[in-house]
Amino acid sequence: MLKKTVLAALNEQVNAELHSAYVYLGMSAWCEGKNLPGFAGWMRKQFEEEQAHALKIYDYVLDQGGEVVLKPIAGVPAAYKSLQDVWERTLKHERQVTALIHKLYALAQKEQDFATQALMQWYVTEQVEEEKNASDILQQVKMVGTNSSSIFFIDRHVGKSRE
Ligand code: OFO
Repeated sequence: MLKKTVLAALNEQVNAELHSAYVYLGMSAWCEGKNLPGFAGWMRKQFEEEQAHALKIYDYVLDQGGEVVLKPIAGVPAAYKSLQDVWERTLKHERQVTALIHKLYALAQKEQDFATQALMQWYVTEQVEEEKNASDILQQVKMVGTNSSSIFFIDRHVGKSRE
């Protein structure tokens, strides 16, 4: 059985993961509008992945006999200054999510909730990959700058990396 504090934090994390999905969907729409189908596709795949992250916790809460409480999902920007802005925000966002995961893990440790710690271990590892992906693509985007033929190339490359 989940302690109240852990249950509340898990429900918050379901919301945070769904918000992440929303963040990526908004970015996908912006990229599509800028004729960047590769980046749009990457973001859309990430939208799906974030929903899977939310559902993994959702299923865990139900398996533990807890109550799932779905709160409103915060809105996301519709416009960005540039492709670099998109990826800077992505990296910042993933770092914030990592901080939330670490906080949840620490809470589970404090409450001696070993099952939630085991679940959160998966997210700790996943966040290393999430930050690395965002950071790698941000570096590439910075490298090409505003050169349109390079942006065309990197768009196709990023899109293919996730087909
Ligand atoms: Fe759920 O990993 Fe990104 O936010």
